[in-house]
Amino acid sequence: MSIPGFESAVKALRLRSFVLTVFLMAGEVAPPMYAEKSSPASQPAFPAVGQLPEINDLPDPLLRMDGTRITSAEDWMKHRGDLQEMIQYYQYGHLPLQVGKPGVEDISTALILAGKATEMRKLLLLGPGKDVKMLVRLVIPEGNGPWPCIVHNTNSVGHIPIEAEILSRGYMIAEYLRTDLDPDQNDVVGPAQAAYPEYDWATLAVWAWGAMRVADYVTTLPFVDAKKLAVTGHSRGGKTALLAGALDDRFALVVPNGSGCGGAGCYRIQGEKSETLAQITDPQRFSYWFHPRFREFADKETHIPFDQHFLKALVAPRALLSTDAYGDLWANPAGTQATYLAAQPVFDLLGVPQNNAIHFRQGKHEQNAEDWTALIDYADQVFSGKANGVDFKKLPFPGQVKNIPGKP
Ligand code: GTR
Repeated sequence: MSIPGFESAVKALRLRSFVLTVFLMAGEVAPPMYAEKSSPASQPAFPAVGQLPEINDLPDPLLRMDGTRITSAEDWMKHRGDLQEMIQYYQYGHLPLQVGKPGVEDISTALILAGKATEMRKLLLLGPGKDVKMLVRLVIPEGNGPWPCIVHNTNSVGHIPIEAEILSRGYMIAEYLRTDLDPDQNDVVGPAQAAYPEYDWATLAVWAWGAMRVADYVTTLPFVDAKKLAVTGHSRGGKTALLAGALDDRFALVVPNGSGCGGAGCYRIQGEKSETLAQITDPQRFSYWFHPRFREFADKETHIPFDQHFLKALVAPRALLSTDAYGDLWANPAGTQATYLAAQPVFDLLGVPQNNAIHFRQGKHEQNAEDWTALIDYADQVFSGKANGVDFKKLPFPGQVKNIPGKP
């Protein structure tokens, strides 16, 4: 796995020095309101939230923090590690990325869909003691493959609306039960967090880590095309899928659905009735999805040194499709178009403009048959070069094209 930004102490030193250069002018560092974990990964290499300058427009992902501009694909690929570190530090917490191969326990194997597919249920055995057990459900078309594989995070497996069609179009599915790693409850130290006590990861990071562990497993299977892994999920699962795709290069296609706040939705640009950072990090609601540091940005979104288009940009040059619904106001449709536009310059710089994609349908908050069809149609374009005539660059709100970083 190649995940720049975590590997070397040299990199940490470099980060520290650029932080010192840029932020020494600020005053004293306020003590954090929560315990810092001692792992090397969570040492504060970045300024305290109160020291961050205000950025009213969307931050430019191609501007380094020292003010210099990235103008080549090579420099962007070097810069990504710093950004991956930054989003973990401020928003999601740090994930253990150097982990061994998962253990695998068989649960069941059965023919389904009148013999047209095989369903296998397995337990992945994770963590240093291999005692964190996560359910994975594989659904495989008949034939030898190797199949492109869609990794889907969920809180209940077996409910994908057009599963038979997905299989008949030549894709396999690997669903995992994210709540086996961390239950979706406030103030609970889940099994994965208990297994790695030195890491400061919050729930979305734990769930995203699950997708990476599924990738560890499925890439060892002869019937999986390891170069054609997609990751998806809905709503909180969409936030999870986007984070997994931003951190792990093995996902060639990343499809957050209805992900909104903490996912593909912008913090600085909010449409009517959309969820805000203050609302999502309210201790009575979903503060536990995020690192406690992130709550410090409530009502101070303009101090975040990034916005969610940075996560989309981190997927480049791989492919990113955001699927959303016009009627899903809480998930910030306007802000999701804003992150699409704001990430585009990075895809352009890397020579893959078509790999930043967007699809809006009518309707409400769900990942329905139309969303899954969009995923497969786009996957056909990306993985097989099929020209199926679906336009994934069509702007959902053509009148709203302001706030693109680096453009007037
Ligand atoms: C909502 C939450 C959203 C979204 C949604 C879901 O209550 O405010 O951010 O995650 O739950 O996951 O269905």
